[in-house]
Amino acid sequence: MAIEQTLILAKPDAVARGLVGEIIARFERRGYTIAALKLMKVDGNRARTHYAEHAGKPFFDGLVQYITSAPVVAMVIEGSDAIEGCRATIGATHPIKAAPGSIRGDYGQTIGRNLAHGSDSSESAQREIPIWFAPLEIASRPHDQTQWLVGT
Ligand code: IDP
Ligand code: MG
Repeated sequence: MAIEQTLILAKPDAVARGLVGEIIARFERRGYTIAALKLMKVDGNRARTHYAEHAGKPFFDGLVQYITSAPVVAMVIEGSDAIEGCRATIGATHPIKAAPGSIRGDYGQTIGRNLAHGSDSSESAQREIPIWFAPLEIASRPHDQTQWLVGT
């Protein structure tokens, strides 16, 4: 078990459909905390840097077009094994394969409009978070499990 930070995006379809609160609530209800959060437009440079691993694939240009087409909500979510846990909360890449109860399984139809992004590994999280947030925009909080038991 390790306290991790992961980069989460509520993609343009999620923002346009008014599902940002629903998505954030799912992470919070699992016990993860918000370490950073902002609504923002995405330019082509940031989009191509973020999705660099997919450069050259048939869907790359469409993916960049989509992510730059309308605002996203970017966040850093923090908690115990948060990278894998948030990926599970988001669900499989194709919404058809995503389990009911996951974000994509509950709200998505197509792979091209699958609502949310989550870093897929520790290396990805460390690469992605600085693409979206400056250090001073990130406010880590204690994750002592007893905070919910003893109060302050
Ligand atoms: P992930 O978001 O579950 O990590 P990746 O394989 O990293 O999935 O792909 C990044 C994003 O690119 C996906 O979330 C999806 O929006 C888009 N994408 C991936 N594969 C395809 C495809 O075959 N067609 C269209 N879009 C795709
Ligand atoms: Mg990915």
